[in-house]
Amino acid sequence: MAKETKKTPQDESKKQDQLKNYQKDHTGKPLTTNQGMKVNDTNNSLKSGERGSTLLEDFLLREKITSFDHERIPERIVHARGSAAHGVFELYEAIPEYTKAGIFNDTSRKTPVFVRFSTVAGSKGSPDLARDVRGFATKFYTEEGTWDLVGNNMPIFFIQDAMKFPDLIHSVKPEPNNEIPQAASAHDTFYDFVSHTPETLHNHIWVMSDRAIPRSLRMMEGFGIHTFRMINDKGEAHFVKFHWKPILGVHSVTWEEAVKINGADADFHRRDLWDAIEDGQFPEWELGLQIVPEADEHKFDFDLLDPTKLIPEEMVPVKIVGKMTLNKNPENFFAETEQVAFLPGHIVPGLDFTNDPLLQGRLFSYRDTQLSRLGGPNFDQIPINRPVAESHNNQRDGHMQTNVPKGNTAYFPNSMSGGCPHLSKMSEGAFHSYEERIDAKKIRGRSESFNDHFSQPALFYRSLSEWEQAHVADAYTFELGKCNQAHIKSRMLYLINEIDGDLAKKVADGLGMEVPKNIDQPVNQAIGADADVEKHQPRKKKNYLDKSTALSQAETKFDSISTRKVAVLAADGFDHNNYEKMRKALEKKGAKLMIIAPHGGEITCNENKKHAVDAAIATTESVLFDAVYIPGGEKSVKALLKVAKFTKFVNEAFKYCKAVAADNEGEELIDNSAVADHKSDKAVFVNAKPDDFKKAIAQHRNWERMKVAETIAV
Ligand code: HDD
Repeated sequence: MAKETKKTPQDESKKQDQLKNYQKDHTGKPLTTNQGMKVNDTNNSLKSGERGSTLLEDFLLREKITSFDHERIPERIVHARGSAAHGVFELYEAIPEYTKAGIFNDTSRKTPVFVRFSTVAGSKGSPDLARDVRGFATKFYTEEGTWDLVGNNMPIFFIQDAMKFPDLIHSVKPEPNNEIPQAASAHDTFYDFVSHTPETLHNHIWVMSDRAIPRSLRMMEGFGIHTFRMINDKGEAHFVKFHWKPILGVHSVTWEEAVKINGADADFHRRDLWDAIEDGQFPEWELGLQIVPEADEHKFDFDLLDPTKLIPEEMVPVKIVGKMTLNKNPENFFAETEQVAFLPGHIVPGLDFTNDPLLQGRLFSYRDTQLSRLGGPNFDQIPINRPVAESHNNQRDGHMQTNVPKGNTAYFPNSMSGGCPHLSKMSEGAFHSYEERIDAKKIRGRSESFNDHFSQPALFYRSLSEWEQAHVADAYTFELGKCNQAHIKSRMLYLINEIDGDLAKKVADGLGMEVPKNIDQPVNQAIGADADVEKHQPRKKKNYLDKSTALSQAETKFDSISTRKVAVLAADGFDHNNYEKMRKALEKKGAKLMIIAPHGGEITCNENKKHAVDAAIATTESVLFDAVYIPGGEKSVKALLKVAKFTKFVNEAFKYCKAVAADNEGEELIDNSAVADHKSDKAVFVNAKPDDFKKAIAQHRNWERMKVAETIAV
């Protein structure tokens, strides 16, 4: 029996009410054809005799198989792999001085949202922990129409002009002759492109950082990337950049873990998001704005229209204006997560675009792609895509029209329908494009103000902590180590050297190569054949800010263990007292303890109570947890020592710098592991207070352990 549907607070939104009209509940219902005719056999086709051939007449067979044959639609050309959830956006304070958009003026509103997170390069079935940018697309169902903020978890993009997007994507996707590698940038064609397109270097160094391998979708930032406009009711404009700041802070796994997680649980991020919402631990982000007066457009060392540049928060602080909470999983993956269509062109009065050439191209691409992906122009009638604001216009017909428009007019102006649907004045809430003054020659080219490709990658690298920098060097070494073409690696080393000499040296050492002193200049092939190549050479890096703390994960929040997963290694006879003390202390703060035992089912503690096993050791891996705890109990620990994977479990937790704790006899497992020589480590605890363990888990990792960890084989 399906669960009884109760109306919970997260079901109460205009969007949820609307979606309910389209939901189908099969509970207690007879199986029918699409036409509603009852069926008495869905297991056997119609045959000419018991052992005879199947008849063409079998309309039941044909309906069932035809539907099955067409279950798949083309996957997204980028961002194919994704997971989504419903939620709500609430405004903290009205900002009428910047925008007239209702969503930014009415603090009593709970605007329904649907958010889809994604990786970029891999196919729909690719593993979650690929080293990649993460998509962060938010659909706000506002009362004035739908607004889509289609961003990423990095504040900049690879290229400056939409014209280059197919080249970028073709270079990173599996190579066209053999369709290798899947969901990976570590191959020649990508680096061939990057090494010839220095504008990619800023986004690329972010991809080499830990930002590209998040611990959870709930622990990453989001960015609208482009500079947009906000328009107030006087028609005045401000530039704005959008930021999502996760309440849980920004945390990542290490590359080695990512590789293992992909094998142990390819759905790691998808499952984590789903489970958190099912457990009522709703993911939250605050929305921040960087606002720049129009008058300050040219006051920066970079161009605000260049999507490969961020505005350091030290230069323009992020003003927090509201909070988004994801509180409901989709009812159906295909109907909602797969069929949702985000369009950067979906904006509402009070917001507008700028001339960022990447944004301008996106305004075309996203509507266009839905035509083949969702089959025609009526994709906005699919329930997940329907606005909650009423829509009326004279667009008609086409594949899968599901509305039944009444009347005999489908044109404007008309008198036969009383002029309806009628136009609205701006004072009645109509959209009006910002009247930007334009006086220019029509050219195919790029502004010289877009030519600085090294200053911001260098700022990013300088802003990272030592452990983050080490991860970046390792990532470049791994990625280039997977390339076969020496000239491509050499060009990359030359360009990395322009960002940071020390970084280039480390990567070159790892590759067993020299940093080249000269290569043919990094000719910017982003410009056309007739352009003045000299004029478009990338500039040497500038230093307009030494460090930006917001760029480093070492500066994020470390105050919560909420939703952290702690593996409890235990077998029959484990110490109930130890376990309960730890469980209560950690669960009170939102962590999830999971018992990992030699077998599934149940185990019995030293007080003869039965405890459900969350996973048998054979079915799980250390990399799927944030910390490890071993309670005492002589019999239990003896059993754990007999299975080598428990010792490996501890070794791996230690290697990946996680907190490890043991009580009483549990120490014997530590003594049997690589941790034995490191009991004084600040995140290793023997018979310590649960509170100390808790603080270490909140720290995410003890990165000071990295050098020691390198020596541990697992
Ligand atoms: Fe894009 C999907 C983000 C540049 C063309 N993009 C897509 C999605 C995200 C982004 C999050 C997935 C949406 C979903 O979950 O359905 N894309 C970005 C960002 C960009 C960007 C942050 C730069 C700032 N994209 C970009 C360019 C083009 C596209 C320059 C083409 C000229 N993107 C697409 C697309 C997709 C898409 C092919 C695939 C599926 C879809 O649109 O609906 O049209």
